Amino acid sequence: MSARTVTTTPFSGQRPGTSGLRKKVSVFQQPHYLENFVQSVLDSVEGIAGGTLVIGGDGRYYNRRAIQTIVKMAAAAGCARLLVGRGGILSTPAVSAVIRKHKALGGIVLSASHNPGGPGGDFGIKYNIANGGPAPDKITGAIYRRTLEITRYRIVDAPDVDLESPGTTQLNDTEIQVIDPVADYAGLMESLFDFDGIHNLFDAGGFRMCFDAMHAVTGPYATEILERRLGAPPGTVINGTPLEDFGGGHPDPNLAHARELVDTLYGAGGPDFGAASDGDGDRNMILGKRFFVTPSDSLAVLAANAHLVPGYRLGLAGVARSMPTSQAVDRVAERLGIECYETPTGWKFFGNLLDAGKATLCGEESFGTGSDHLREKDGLWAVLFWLNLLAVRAQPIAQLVREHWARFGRNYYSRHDYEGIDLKSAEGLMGHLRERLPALPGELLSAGPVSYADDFSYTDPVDGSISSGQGVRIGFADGSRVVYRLSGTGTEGATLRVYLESYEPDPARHDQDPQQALARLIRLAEELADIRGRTGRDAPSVIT
Ligand code: VG1
Ligand code: CO
Repeated sequence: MSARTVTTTPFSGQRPGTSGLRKKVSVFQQPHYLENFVQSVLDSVEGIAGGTLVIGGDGRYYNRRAIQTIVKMAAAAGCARLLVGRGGILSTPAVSAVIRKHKALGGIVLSASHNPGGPGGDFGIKYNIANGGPAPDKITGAIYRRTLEITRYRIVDAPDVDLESPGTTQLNDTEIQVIDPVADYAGLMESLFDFDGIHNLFDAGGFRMCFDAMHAVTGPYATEILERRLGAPPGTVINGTPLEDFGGGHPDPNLAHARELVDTLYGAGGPDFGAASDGDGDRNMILGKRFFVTPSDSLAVLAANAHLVPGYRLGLAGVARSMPTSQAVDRVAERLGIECYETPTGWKFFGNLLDAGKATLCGEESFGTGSDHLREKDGLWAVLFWLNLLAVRAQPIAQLVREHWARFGRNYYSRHDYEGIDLKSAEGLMGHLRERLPALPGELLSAGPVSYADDFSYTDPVDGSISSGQGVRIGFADGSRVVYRLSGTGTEGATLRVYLESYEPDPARHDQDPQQALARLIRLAEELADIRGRTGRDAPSVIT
């Protein structure tokens, strides 16, 4: 079948954000929109002709359509082999696992992660490189520049490829292999965790868990691993069938959007352990009976206990967290005598540290945790890590975390999001804050004297690349912080994120409500940025 050349003109705004290009489905449905971006990827990556690419997505609306287009374009570009998840399904961590295991050149991930799906929802596309991780800025920059000058794309004229049954088909010189989306990933999990120990935990009775797949991609993964391989009773996984619109929900595992799970864990007779994952399976939420583990605390607890888990029994080379993530893990690193790296928001910044063997565990406050087993954050991995810890320590989650606080102190932490605000006002607010930065250090504010105030800039310790303008941070003498940044994943207006953190060493004061413990800092954060005046909002839209 012949490859056809189609003439096209550039679209503005195809710049990848924190994690790929995310837009409304209707934007992606414009003629040539997807094709322009895909051709820009294929043109910007070396080795496409003759190379192997992994393709899959979170199953949201437009996934199937987009994959057919991408397969035919990859064939026109001369790819030797495509590994495609059956039904077009691959979670983000599974793409990373498959790229690494099969030594592929890279992968194309179709997802808008935690953003809602369906015809009125969001769609997204992202390129991952040979290490299995999101393309770094150097590559996404080149892709973006290409989108601005594109004049043609190439696509093979062929009927749709059957992606529903495993097996191999040929499209011109390209071999298309439809793979089981779960197998490689599940095998990797078995190599890291004590599956027998976790199986015993379920067999012994008395321990119950509930995993909410939120009608997103992790359903098949969680059912296979938790219920089939680890012996959790059927029904442990809820909302386990992936739906194109995630059942109308917001596949974002947090206290606001995973309401059903939260109510189950906080209700009478609830299970011992609750967990959820997001649209594409890279985020996780961890709950105990009437107890929420913040992602920042989760990272710190995993780091402090990693030696109890087979895959990490030799200890950690180092840890890394994104700048707005709480400093709880820093204290663990200090105690362990290992390095703790602070990176900008977005998993792509962890790739070099992981490749260089400088960090073993990484995490973000936004419900993302992962390790050097992959180059993406990994929702189910975090859940299995917790299950393994529970099997070893045989304690309720709340007790385990309280003991952690007693040893290391507690970092009270919260994020306040102001979603869908006017872009100009949001930029004005950030600009105004930046102007005030030089005068702030030494000033006495209601949270005490300011010890530093800057716009975070990161120099990658491996390749020396510099990423500046990564978020305004204001730190106080007692270790409290306020961080402001604008989201790079939204598709409507702007989202202002305000991150708040304070440190409490005294165990007698570890049982406060974080919103109360942080009340003074919250007020100060609002005043400093004049959030009300500049956005017209009295309160955040989401508090996590
Ligand atoms: C958000 C989170 C960030 C995360 C990113 C992708 O980005 O804050 O920590 O890496 O989403 O996660 P932003 O720019 O909106 O703050 V996922 O699960 O959406 O791929
Ligand atoms: Co995600």
